[in-house]
Amino acid sequence: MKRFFSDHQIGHAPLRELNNGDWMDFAESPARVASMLNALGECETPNDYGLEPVLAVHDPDYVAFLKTAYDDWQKAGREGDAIGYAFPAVRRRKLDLTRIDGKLGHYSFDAATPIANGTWNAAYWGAQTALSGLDAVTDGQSHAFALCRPPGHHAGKDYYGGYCFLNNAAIIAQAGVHRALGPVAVLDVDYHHGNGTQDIFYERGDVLFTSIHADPKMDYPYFWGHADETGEGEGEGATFNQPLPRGTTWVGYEPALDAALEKIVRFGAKFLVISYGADTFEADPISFFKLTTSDMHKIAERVRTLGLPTVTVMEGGYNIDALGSNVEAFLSGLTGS
Ligand code: Q9C
Ligand code: ZN
Repeated sequence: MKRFFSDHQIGHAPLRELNNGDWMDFAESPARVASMLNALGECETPNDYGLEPVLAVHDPDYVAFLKTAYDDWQKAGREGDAIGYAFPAVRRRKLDLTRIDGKLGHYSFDAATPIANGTWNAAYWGAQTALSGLDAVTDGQSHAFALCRPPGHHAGKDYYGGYCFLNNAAIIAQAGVHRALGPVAVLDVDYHHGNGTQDIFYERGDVLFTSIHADPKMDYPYFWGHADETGEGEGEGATFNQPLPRGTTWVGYEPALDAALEKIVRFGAKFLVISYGADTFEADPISFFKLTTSDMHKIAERVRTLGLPTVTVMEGGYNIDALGSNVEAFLSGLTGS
């Protein structure tokens, strides 16, 4: 399987994040990359497809904000990483705000996603990495892996959050539609609900979003991922959420996975994007499912039975020691090796 990664993605290195009322070391750290590269070996450098495929998903004003957010923060005399603190829960709408703190809140939904010096560059190359995976599959490969960092599935068309800035999975799902590879299905198996991806395609009938994740009653991102969110308008029925309780093992995960795969088959998907998070792992430091490394392999073996051209995009996974083996276990299950 072809794998893609760009060194630019290491440059996103926030120091700390707000967690449960206190500072903790930033969980989505560049050290995650070393663990994955160690297990995967050499990756191919992505091509540069420019901003056009990014702007097919994200609003231009949001992208412009991301590009300069860190500089604007510094120009305001601030030190360290940029973090917002006020969010528009009521009547969110486009506003041309002047102050960086207002902009940060306007374009995000949490205070746990710092913007650092290398953030925009890393996010840009993360998206290019995903697009290179798509290109490999368009060129006839059955599978490709995009080692995207920062991850993407929490980012919406004009907001960031959950360590995510550009929605890599949505960008290639949309590019897949554009290249007539569809109908497209996104299977999100990160521990957290992929609220950004869901939101981007919520009213679309041509992209199925199906996700298995921790019940948002208890876990981040709280406000989305509930089972009654099924899509709207043309998209009614094209969103399928399966929230599972903390402590879920393979016994509880397997039937949910089978239901998700059945939905993908019924939808008539011709191209699959997987948002893969290794944070379902039993020893993940910020998550609470109980899947093992061999369960990662089993998930992928099941997905393989779909026989669809597939791009796997990296999302979360914070147990750095086990991250590389979990990713390797997943990818080898996809190819049946
Ligand atoms: N106290 C991804 O896995 N922090 N994002 C939750 C709970 C946010 C995870 C804090 C977790 C975001 C891509
Ligand atoms: Zn996650």
